[in-house]
Amino acid sequence: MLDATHPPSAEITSIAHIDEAKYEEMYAASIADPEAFWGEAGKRLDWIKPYTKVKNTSFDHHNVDIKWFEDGTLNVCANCVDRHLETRGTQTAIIWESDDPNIAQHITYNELHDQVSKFANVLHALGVKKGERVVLYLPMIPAAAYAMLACARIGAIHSIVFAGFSADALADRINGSGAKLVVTADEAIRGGRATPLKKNVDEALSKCDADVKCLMVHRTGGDVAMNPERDYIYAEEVERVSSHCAPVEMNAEDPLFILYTSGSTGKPKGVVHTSGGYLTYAAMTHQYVFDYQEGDVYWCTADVGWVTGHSYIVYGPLANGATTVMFEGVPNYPDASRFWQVCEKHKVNQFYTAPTAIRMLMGLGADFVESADLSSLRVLGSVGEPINPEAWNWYNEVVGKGNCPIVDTFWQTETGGILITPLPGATATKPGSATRPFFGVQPVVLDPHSGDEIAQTECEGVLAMGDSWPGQSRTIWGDHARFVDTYFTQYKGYFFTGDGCRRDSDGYYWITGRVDDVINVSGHRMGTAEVESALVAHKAVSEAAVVGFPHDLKGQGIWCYVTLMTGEAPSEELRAALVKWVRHEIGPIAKPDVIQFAPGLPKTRSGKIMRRILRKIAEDDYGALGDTSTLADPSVVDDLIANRGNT
Ligand code: 6R9
Repeated sequence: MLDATHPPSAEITSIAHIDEAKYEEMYAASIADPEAFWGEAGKRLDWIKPYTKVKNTSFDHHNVDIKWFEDGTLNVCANCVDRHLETRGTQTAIIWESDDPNIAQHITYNELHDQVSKFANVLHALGVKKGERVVLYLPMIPAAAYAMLACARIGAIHSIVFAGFSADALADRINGSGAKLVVTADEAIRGGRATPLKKNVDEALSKCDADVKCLMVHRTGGDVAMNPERDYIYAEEVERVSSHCAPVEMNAEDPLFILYTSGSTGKPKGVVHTSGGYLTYAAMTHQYVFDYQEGDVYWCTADVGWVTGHSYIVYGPLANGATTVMFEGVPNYPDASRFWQVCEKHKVNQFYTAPTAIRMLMGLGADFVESADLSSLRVLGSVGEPINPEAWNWYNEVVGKGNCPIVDTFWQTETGGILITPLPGATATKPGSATRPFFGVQPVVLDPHSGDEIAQTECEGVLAMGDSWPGQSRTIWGDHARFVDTYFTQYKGYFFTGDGCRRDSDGYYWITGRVDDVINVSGHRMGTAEVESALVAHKAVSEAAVVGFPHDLKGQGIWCYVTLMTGEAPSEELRAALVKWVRHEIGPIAKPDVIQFAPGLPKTRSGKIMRRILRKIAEDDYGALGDTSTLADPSVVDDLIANRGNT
């Protein structure tokens, strides 16, 4: 049965922090009196000056203003590192598993403190000051965590750019954040293949202000060009600094990081997270959602370039004094047993990955999983996109042997931490449902047309949040109006997630996917407008429309309808050139799956492209095209259908 309910086992309930009754009690308390609930929860952090105010938030679109613990001061790095030294200085903080299966490194909290302090001093020596932005463009190596924590230590704001992004995407983010320093590595190495990060930085910096510096750490030792006016080598700079660096006192509402993410327009948004509320929320969700217990080894396979890596590789686990695994490689290198070999090798207790990886590994068969001893596993997590019940069941049976609760965690870059999720000892799971809200989270289902909140339990609509939680993003960097406009204007008084959802008769939430022009490719968010603007920047292209379509492995694939300039003719060479072009403009994750040459695009008389129709054609669902009578030229649809096969 695909949709059977899986209650928590007696075994897990006996170990777990909380059971169902306790969840109900704590959830009810968190909603009845958020001040009291979060006032208590905030005490899990060490404050320099304790807060006296807890919650001060408004979702009113005239005045969106979100503050938590606003008069408290703290240092995030001190909370993730220094405060653990006395009790767990010699405990492993980070297990780094290299791309090469023969290399791993255990970094204790003492070592982490030493490395982060030195890194912070190097940043300082390069002139980085409190409140300034630092762009990190790094592989999944310990230096990525050091650099993040070093920024937090001196009050600088990091903005990580995923190392799979192109030089152009990097330049946009450097310029957008106004950073004066980029930290990178010579090369990244994944699946045995090198990516020239420093070279990409060089290309990006040619499009940035002349005073932007580059700090490079060594990863491969590969040959790179150095510009003595601008480039610094970490190994040299660190020789000049001491290993003592006092953490700077920060206000709870001082920004901790900016993370650019795709929206429904072409320009990525710099989502801003602040310090006290974010860390409280990341730490608390990490503890309860994964049922993290003292001594556990926890592994999230994400990249620090995504929000999942921020909250659930670095900040949440380290604030909890956990042992967190950081993995440089890919699931299928040297072969498809890699994840499971790493679980066995490091005796991983909690494993957190994305449905796209599960589907890919499922397709390769159970033998790879069965080659490893997975008896240490206790909780399995999923994030990034809806998980289909087949993949859920495979994860449960083949990986978890039916003994590990699956936590399907729904959240977003903007939410800072997990919003809707089962808790291991407390929630009966249903394959494909993210189940119930975390403490303090108030999901509401809105009628997409009227915007009214739907009162009955069983319903379908768009997902919004009725009130704030401490991990919520506070603004978009440099553009508060866009923040208000994107999340608080269409449905007044709510935070709008951009996702559709269904609520079943048990009050469980089933996320059905984005309702805006954001697609989800292998768990990575991609604005269709970004791909379109890359395409139209090519000299042969006059117009482009991009939609998502169902893809067995990636969840959604990228389908591009392209109209060529007069004089240009469709050809296989041009098709390949356009695919390469988009890859180069944005990065490999934006690689189009299908390019369909289209003499015309379906438009309304006012010139709006009707994406609904393009989506249906890409989905091979012509019967459901709906009303095409408002099209300026309905015949273009016939052409698109006739030529769909030639792609
Ligand atoms: C954490 C992260 C956010 C979008 C979100 C939704 C989708 C994430 C999901 C899920 C169904 C889940 N999403 N988790 N959909 N079930 N458990 O992924 O952040 O990269 O910002 O993406 O991902 O569509 O709106 P982000």
